[in-house]
Amino acid sequence: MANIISLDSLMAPVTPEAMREQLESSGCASSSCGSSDGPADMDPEVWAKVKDHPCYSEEAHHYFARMHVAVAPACNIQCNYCNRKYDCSNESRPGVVSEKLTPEQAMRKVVAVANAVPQFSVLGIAGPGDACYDWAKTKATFQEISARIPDVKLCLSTNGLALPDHVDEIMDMNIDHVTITINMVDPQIGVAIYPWIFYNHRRWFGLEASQILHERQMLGLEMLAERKILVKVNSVMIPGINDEHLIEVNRVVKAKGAFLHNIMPLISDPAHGTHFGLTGQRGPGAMELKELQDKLSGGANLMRHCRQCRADAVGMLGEDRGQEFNMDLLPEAVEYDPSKRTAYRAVVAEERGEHLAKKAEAAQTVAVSETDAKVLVAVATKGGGRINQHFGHATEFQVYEVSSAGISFSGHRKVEKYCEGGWGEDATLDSVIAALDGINIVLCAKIGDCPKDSLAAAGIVASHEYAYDWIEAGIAAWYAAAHPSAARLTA
Ligand code: CLF
Ligand code: SF4
Repeated sequence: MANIISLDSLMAPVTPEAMREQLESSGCASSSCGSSDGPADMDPEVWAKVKDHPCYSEEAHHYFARMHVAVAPACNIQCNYCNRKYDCSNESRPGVVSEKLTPEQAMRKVVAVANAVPQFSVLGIAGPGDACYDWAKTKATFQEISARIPDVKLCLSTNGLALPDHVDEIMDMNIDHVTITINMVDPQIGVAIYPWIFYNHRRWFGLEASQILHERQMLGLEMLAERKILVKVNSVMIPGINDEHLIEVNRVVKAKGAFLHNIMPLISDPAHGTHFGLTGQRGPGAMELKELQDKLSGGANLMRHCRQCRADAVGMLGEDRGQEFNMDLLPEAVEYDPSKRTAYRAVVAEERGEHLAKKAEAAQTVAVSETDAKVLVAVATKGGGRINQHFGHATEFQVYEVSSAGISFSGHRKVEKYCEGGWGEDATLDSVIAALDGINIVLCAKIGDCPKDSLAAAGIVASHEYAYDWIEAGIAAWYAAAHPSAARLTA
């Protein structure tokens, strides 16, 4: 019954202490764009737009949550990785949307989430179809919600075909963040991804369809960039079709003013009923994705912390609390109460300062190491920038790359939870170890001898020595201990 929201819980009084507790338990006790830039590296106007956006700032994703409302089911194109019964693969992992909403229902749900989830900062419309094609519903939803909760950031995601028709309204509605899914800048490559589009009252197929889609995507991107609206480009990496080509996509979208580029691995499974799933097109492995991302350093800033959310996701990026807020669990009418969000923001502002200082110290520690070693560290965290989760409770690990050049966020690995009811299953542990392919070190809040030994047998060192430390501080301390020259020089 814990999932049912009561009016009592919605109206519970909050204090900064209670918020700090919530921050710590969610993992958040304490910037970067999707890249790892912080306030010191960025135009203040841009920083103000991204600092609380969990997708546009890697640092913000430790503290802030997004919510999607599934108000836009209609779509005007067909992607070979999408089945209409499933979430839009532009922005979500394939899984059915549990309920589509009218703008009025969306309003009720957003108020309930804003009252109950202090981390909530961004409202996104990411389908389950296309937010620009289903424009009337997208517009009505954004207008009503921004009138009621003016400090919530509005964010939309689109395939780009209908985007140029709505750029002026997007500007007028103060939508600062738009994602366009761009999988190619060469229409020949698009032929293998898009069988058809619907444009100007008719269907187009093959190369003509791809050509139109490409032109509209480029036009939409340019129009948004001219108006200083931040554009994130999502690309689905499809091995053998557009993987190498994404280097060119990255170059072109950077030149046209995209703020971020997010490369997402194709999720392909015959059970999803997609063309790619049924024809056996595989998705890339974690290390293939990383290799491609590494080739792109120097191009458009990369987002590496995307979780491929559902079109009705609620919560921090690594979690989905959507089921807690299904319409039949919500009160008929509830007043917006900003107290939890306000108190939470005050605590985050304090914690962020400390986190940034610790990050800077950690960078100095690794910089003096006399080694070329590049190490991939997987961290079990509930958020908040701390190593604060038991190994067996993790459903994902955040991956950092550390070398004397610094500590940078590299991605995440989803895993099955190893420990259920106090016991670990060997088969689950095998799948966790497989998901940690290429990882050298695991840092967590607690790990038992048995999984630790199995990880060691697979060549992965695991440690809970840095439990509850800031992630970067723990990584730097481990790196210095493993490379004594660094410890000596910083002593
Ligand atoms: Fe949603 Fe997308 Fe806005 Fe974020 S998600 S509409 S930009 S608020 Fe974020 Fe989710 Fe990745 Fe999308 S982690 S799938 S990038
Ligand atoms: Fe599916 Fe989204 Fe592509 Fe439309 S744009 S076909 S909803 S993945």
